[in-house]
Amino acid sequence: MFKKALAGIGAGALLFGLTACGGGGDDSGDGGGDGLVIGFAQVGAESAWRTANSASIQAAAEAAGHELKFVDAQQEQEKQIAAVRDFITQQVDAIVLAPVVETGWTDVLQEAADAEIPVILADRGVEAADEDLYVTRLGSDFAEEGRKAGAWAAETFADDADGTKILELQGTTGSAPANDRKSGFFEVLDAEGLNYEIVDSQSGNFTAEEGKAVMETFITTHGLDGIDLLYAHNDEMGLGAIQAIEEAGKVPGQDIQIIIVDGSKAGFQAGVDGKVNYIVECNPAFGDQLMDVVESVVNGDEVEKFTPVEEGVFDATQFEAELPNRQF
Ligand code: GYE
Repeated sequence: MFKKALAGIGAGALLFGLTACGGGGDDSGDGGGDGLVIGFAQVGAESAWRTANSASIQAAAEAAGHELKFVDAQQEQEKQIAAVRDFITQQVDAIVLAPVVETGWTDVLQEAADAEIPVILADRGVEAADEDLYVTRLGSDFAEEGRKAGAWAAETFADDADGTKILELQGTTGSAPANDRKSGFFEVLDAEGLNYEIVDSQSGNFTAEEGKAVMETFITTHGLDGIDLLYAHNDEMGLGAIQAIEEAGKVPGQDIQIIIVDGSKAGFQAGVDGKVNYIVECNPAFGDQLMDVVESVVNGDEVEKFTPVEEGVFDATQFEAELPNRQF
């Protein structure tokens, strides 16, 4: 087992540095060795992004010689809370949590803190009030992703004199990426002074199925004539919406321009096919980086409160060249 007794006086260590005799440690019955026992409460398997993220973290844990107790919470917060409680009972060395929504974590995070088990957030964040109850977050800057999407929209529609009509497919209600991709996007449209109207904005829960269903409702309610732009908070919802648009006899990417976030192979293929106009990348492959962070935290090293993952943007001139590089 990792030598927690060597814990320093870093930020994480202030909260969790006294865990030398607590936690999973050598009494966890996992056969010893240098590997850590890490509990990981994952959101679910709702998207290609998520599947790639799970695979990256599982492969990285294995390569680092750590035991990963993996729970797929099927996009349900109660299941994630139950998983975290289970990890506490099992006295794991560290808990990795990808919180499905931002609120409602105070009690269970406090329980982990009381048990002196460090919690590392992967991917999504929690509300600011709970900031002291986790050590660090590794993941994307979702507001920045939204701002990147907004910058492209503001530029593309700058000369749209009669106002840009926008449909928005939001991610899971209350999730950090849905909240921040929305706020970042409209922050830039407002800052750039774009004349726009949000014709409708609903959650498609980050899935293709729900994205398609919501788009069908949008089409029934508003039609598509005069709608300029669809902003989908992830690839799956965008791809589902494209189907609905085609079934309504319209041409996605032309009759209505489309922005998606993630950048999966399927998303880029839709770009190559002319059905998507702009892709904001969200990078799920941070497993190795996460293992480094977990080891540092358990070791008591000082870690940043937030480590952003590097990400780019792609327009129509770049889709074809980038498609072969996509990993998920
Ligand atoms: O964009 C989406 C997934 O939290 C960044 O969750 C993640 C998001 C990702 O369902 O496809």
